[in-house]
Amino acid sequence: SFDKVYHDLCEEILAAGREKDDRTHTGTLSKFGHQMRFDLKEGFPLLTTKKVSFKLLATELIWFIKGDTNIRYLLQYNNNIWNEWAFKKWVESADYAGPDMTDFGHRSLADPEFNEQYKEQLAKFKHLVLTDDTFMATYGDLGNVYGKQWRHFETKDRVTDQLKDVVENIKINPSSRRHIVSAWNPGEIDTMALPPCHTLFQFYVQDGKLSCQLYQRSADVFLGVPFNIASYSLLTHLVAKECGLEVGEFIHTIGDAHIYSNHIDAVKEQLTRKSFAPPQLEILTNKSLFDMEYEDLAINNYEAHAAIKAPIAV
Ligand code: UFP
Repeated sequence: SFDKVYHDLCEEILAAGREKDDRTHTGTLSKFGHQMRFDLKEGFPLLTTKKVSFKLLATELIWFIKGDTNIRYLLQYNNNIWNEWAFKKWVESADYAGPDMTDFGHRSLADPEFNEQYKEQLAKFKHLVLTDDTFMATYGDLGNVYGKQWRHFETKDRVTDQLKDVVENIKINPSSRRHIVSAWNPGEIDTMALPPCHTLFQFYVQDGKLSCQLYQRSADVFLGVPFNIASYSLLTHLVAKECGLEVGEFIHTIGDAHIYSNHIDAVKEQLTRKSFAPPQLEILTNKSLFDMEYEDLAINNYEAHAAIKAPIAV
């Protein structure tokens, strides 16, 4: 099952992962180089041994596809996954007049009094991004993130719409071995808060079926990977429909696959759980990929165990 493919990765890291320091100094068990395959005709790979929020990953993916880099769209869907990156820019700017927010990520976890101040400022920030167009344009925008690279990749004297080009090329020349979208723009890496984890993906057409392989340079196996699997599987479905193809496989290739030291108990708990049958994705529209909205998608028959909370490494 889909869960088993994921559980095998977890078990392998628990059994044979090497201790490795990392940017966040949380400590990890890590394996370099791993590949998982998901046959998308068997269902949609949302894990069932832990509930994964389809709404969060689907609204984020549609935001990428639109080439949008402003968090207002996400906030309209109550999706808060990119807030901290935008918030940081505001509290470090001359326009910010509230209490000092230096190192808010660590301090909000360690200091309950500070956490109250932080939540208050973050709520104010979200309200401004949602209601004030000028503020939104300045502080809601994240700049060089996925949406920018997929749709407006800048090189010396031109801007490339990689996603549009790849879709056109799949239609015209399905057997091509060049159906690639890269989020890794070496000239812009040092301007990014978080260099892209999903570095590059490639499509492949065989027997009228579209497959997709992702190269992910770095993977938080407990918190990130369940989300990443579902997100790229959804992308594969949407591109296949746009190109009049059936879905084939999603192949997930990972560079540094790691379990953070403070996630180990949560992973072990998840591994004790029994799987349910996977859910199905339903696309409720014939709109183009580029006009798709979250409301056009549905996940049917999703039965899953409860979510498991664990701290995110910052
Ligand atoms: N990470 C994921 N998936 C994502 C994402 C981040 O696993 O989609 F955006 C994790 C991987 C790593 C951290 O633990 O975030 C990024 O840190 P670094 O840049 O040091 O690899």
